[in-house]
Amino acid sequence: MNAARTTCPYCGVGCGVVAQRDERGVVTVRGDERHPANFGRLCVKGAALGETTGLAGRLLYPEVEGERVSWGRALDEAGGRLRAIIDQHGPQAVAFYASGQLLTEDYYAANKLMKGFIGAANIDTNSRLCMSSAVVGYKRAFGADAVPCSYEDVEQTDLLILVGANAAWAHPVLYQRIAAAKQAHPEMKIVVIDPRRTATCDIADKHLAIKPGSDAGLFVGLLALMDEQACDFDGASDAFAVAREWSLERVADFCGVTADDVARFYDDFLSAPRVMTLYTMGINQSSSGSDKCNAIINLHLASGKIGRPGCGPFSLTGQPNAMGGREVGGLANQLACHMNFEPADIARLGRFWGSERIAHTPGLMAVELFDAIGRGEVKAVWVMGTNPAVSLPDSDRVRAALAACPLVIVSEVAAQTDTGCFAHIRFPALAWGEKNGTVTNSERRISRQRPFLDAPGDARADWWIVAQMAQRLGFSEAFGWAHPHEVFCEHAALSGLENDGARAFDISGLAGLSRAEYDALEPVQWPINAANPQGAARLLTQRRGWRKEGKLQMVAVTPQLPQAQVNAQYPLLLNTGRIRDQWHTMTRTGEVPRLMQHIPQPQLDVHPDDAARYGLFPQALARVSSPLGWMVAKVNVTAAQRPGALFAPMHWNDRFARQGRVNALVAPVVDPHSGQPESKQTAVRVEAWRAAWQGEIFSREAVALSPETIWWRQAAGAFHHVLFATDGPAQTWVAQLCRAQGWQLQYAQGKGFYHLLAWREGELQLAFFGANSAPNVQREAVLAAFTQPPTTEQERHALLGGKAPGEQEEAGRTICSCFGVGENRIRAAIIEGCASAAALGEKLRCGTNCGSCVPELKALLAEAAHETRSGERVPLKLL
Ligand SMILES: Nc1nc2c(c(=O)[nH]1)N[C@H]1C(S)=C(S)[C@@H](COP(=O)(O)OP(=O)(O)OC[C@H]3O[C@@H](n4cnc5c(=O)[nH]c(N)nc54)[C@H](O)[C@@H]3O)O[C@H]1N2
Ligand SMILES: Nc1nc2c(c(=O)[nH]1)N[C@H]1C(S)=C(S)[C@@H](COP(=O)(O)OP(=O)(O)OC[C@H]3O[C@@H](n4cnc5c(=O)[nH]c(N)nc54)[C@H](O)[C@@H]3O)O[C@H]1N2
Ligand code: SF4
Ligand SMILES: [Mo]
Repeated sequence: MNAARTTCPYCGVGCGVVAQRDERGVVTVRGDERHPANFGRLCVKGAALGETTGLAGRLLYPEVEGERVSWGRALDEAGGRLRAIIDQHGPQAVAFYASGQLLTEDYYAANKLMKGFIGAANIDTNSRLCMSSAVVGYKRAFGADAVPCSYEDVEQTDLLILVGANAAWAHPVLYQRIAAAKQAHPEMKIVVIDPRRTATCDIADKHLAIKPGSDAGLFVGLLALMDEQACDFDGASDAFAVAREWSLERVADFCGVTADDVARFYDDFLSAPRVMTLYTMGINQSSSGSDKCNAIINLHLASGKIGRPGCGPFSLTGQPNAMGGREVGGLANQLACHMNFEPADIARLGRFWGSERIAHTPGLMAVELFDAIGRGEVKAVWVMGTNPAVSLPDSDRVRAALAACPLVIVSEVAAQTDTGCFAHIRFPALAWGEKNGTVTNSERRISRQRPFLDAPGDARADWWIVAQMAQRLGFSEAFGWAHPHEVFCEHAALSGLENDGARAFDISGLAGLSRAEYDALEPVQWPINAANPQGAARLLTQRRGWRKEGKLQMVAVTPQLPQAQVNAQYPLLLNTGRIRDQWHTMTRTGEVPRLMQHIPQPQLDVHPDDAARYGLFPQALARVSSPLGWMVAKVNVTAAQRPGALFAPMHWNDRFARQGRVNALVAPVVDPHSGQPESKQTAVRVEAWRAAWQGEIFSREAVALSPETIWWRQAAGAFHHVLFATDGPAQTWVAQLCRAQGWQLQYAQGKGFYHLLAWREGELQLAFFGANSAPNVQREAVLAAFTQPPTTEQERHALLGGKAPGEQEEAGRTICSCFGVGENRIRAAIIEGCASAAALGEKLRCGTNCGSCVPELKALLAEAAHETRSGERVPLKLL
């Protein structure tokens, strides 16, 4: 096939990708120089896309009760069972749970079926966990869910605030763009507001390490210094009245930073002609997230720093099509194309769709939806493109609900997921590279995802599966599309229907695209209509929104702390979020060996004071528990944390670890307006978790570990590699396992260690390295022995020691995933005189491709500088 210009399926930056498959089936990708979101750049996840398109682990055929069936049979079963539940219990007894990773066409189809024809609004999406507070913020202020800014604004601003956003890891290409803007204009100020010092702080002039959840205090206090008289907005006097109660001292105390720092930040904001505030999950995932969004928007309204270049409150979307979901009405409390549950909107939809069954009231939001499933009120759920058994708070309760639900349908690309385990019926969906449609990124830019791979097995497009189900339910006519192009044009036409500027989302200018034009569609920012035929980079340029008479609104915000509160039993606050090289529940990135190298197992970041208080040692294991559940993670002692605050990644789940799921601990507390969970704060306690044995197992076939063993699976291509920790007699158990197979054993043991190699006819079957503390094993050397067994006695000995024969250098933790450069080589290069990230790049190539690791290179350089400056001549660590 030819090269396809398509869009990255990961984050909301929405980078253009040129992808190609050669005759041998090898997929290569590069950034699309012509795409305005990235101009050719890709981050490490995007650059590794070619390694995720293999079919190992894919769900390729429909299944009913675990058995492979034809599409006809699977759809008949699913349709029949859904119909029976609707007939007996009414439409409210069924629900869809969709995802910001669906394409707009898929999403539109699912929303149309549920709200338009099944006739209940019980379709919600994982965007509830992600963007719903931002949506409430924009709707309250502007009357529409309309992001006013563009990426190009980051190059035209004087002060750029990143709050609750670790863009260096979560929006890397946008971060690189900000870094480049800063380099070109060093006078541009950057402030990062985050309780922990993240890689994003690398480019910041100032990092405000506020108390977890205290952001609103900072913003409300700043509003008090602005001019109320200049504010011709609804709600202004109330907003100012509350704000005046927040003095500098009160803010400083509330936020846990000095009054000086607060004053300086306020000065920066007030004096900068142009200010942008970029915000993400540190703001949204809060029990008062909607108010925090409005506290930010209030500042931009009151200061007039909105609707012009370099200005505005810019909520960064997380998923590739979170914005598309907001357009089609994927959230349970909105209708399609920015319509609401108003009589006129309902009537308009009824006419357009030709249905008298349009839902009249909002449906259940994610957390309450799964509660309703647990109570047996909702009896069927169809999950598409999301993994709620991992990503929802109190995930054990979500699992119990799924286990008790009479009908669980899952549309997936991965054969094995935590949610898929509960499915009665499974539909194989087309994956990235195969599917065809559109996505919308953070800056409202619609881009095409184009296929460059054939559909594998029986996998089908998500929109097609929905349309087929609609036909089984008796709604053939309204779902008779033959191609996503038809779905797109219908959606575009609806957006313009009786709109006349009443609804922000209007892409009626695209409604008449021919199939060829749709295929050739260049990235374009909505609205796209008669007034803006080429799209629009900025909204609110006239300071008029979509509320009554266009008036904008300020919201009175009373700062709240998190509902999660520490106490004697649970004295620490656990923060959760992303790591650089993993995507969510790891179904794709977790299978790519090089993306597993940066952080190979859940890591718990702890401040040195807390480490000392709770007896935690670097690289040792810790058990973290809340009243709801517990997890085990590897301790990382770091002054980047605030004392009293921990951080753990959200990614690990039962496919990749035992007791690695952070949401087993998180309480299902939500924001009252948006229903978004407080995923960033959980009261926990922590203790050292000392296992008698720790180690690594490499094997040809997967081995089942004893139930008390904690393990972490590592991506290892055709082989299997797990890290483990256990109190049980792992060595006896593994030796028994190997003997039972009749394999020849070779082992070495001593006080506190046990290594074993198992052979069959000269072929390595299994390698076990166990010790009282994590042994040092050279993974690549052991994996290589499966295909190229050692030939000499000396080589076998080296292998038994977990080492490569000869003097191969131990690479250490991978810092640069693009070129596989380890920490130890970087440290060595620093000792040899490399004094900047650029010099390291020249010598080792690290940081010269996607640049995601540059903050870490700088941290290693700073650490080395610190070690010399302190005068103690602490030798640089070389393992
Ligand atoms: N590598 C990678 N990138 C991704 C994703 C991924 O899975 N992996 N997922 C994508 C998705 S869906 C999303 S939503 C985005 C999320 O992007 P981000 O929101 O940037 O990522 P997070 O790591 O969830 O959280 C951001 C920061 O919020 C901080 N924070 C926690 N509590 C508070 C607080 O009270 N106040 C403030 N100011 N900050 C706080 C955390 O310390 C963290 O550094 O990332 C997208 N990009
Ligand atoms: N504690 C805590 N919890 C969180 C967060 C946090 O920061 N902390 N963040 C929250 C946020 S912001 C988000 S967005 C969620 C994300 O959480 P999820 O949405 O649950 O995570 P994913 O792993 O992205 O799930 C996507 C699933 O869809 C499948 N898939 C991929 N492509 C397709 C496709 O084309 N079609 C279909 N049908 N399936 C496909 C994948 O294999 C995968 O199983 O997690 C939320 N949960
Ligand atoms: S920044 Fe990375 S993950 Fe996000 S869209 Fe671009 S390449 Fe994909
Ligand atoms: Mo997200």
